[in-house]
Amino acid sequence: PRNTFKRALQAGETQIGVFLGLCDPYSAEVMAGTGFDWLLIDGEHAPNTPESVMRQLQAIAAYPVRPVVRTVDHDPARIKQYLDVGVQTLLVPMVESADEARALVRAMRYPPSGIRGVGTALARAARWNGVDGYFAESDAEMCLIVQVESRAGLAAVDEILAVEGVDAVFIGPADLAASLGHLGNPGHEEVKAVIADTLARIRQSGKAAGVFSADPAAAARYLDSGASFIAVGVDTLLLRNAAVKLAASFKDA
Ligand code: 3PY
Repeated sequence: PRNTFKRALQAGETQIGVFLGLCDPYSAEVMAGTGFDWLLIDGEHAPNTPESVMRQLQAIAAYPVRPVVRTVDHDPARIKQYLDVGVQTLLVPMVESADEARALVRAMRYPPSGIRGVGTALARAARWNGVDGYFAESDAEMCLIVQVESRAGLAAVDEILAVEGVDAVFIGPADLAASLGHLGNPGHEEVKAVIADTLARIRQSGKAAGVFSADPAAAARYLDSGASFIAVGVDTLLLRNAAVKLAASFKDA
């Protein structure tokens, strides 16, 4: 199957998304119908497994929304399990060098371009059933988004952008703030300025620039700076905030 998120990034189409941390197909399907362009199934800061990711992908498959899966680390074995259940777009945290980025590109591709293990997994057995040239097509549809979210990552951003197979760079404001000495304050002026500059630099390279911001004013600024894909909320917080507001509206009445 064609990876429409990869195509949208290549075309520079603005993609507004939300993070999913609830790890559940039922809530993922609810979010799939809300009008966002992409959903991040978070395997870094939420207790997802290859199985829970697979169930969420199945739940949202009928909706016109693009799934992205975030890994907890750079482990090729874990990446293989995600790809085998049909994940085509990965967001990988804390990438700090071109070597790390190249290793991730190789983890997502079959030999000779990479090291992905060959199996008769769901992705191959069902989604690509009967497709001649599965291996080449699968490789070509992979989309790798690496996260730059540290001083070291910032220093290496140009060499990371030059790696063939890196489709986009996504900035993680919370970790970046921590690395810059502003733990817990991604809205700090220094952090916001570094993010805006880095987004512009990524955009100039011809690759797609992405960022997370739950602050709508900052999100708008980041889109102006060159971000084309952005995540503007998290399901856990959306649920909590709406519930707190509703409860309070009766208690305060
Ligand atoms: C961060 O902010 O550090 C992220 O990884 C995205 O929320």
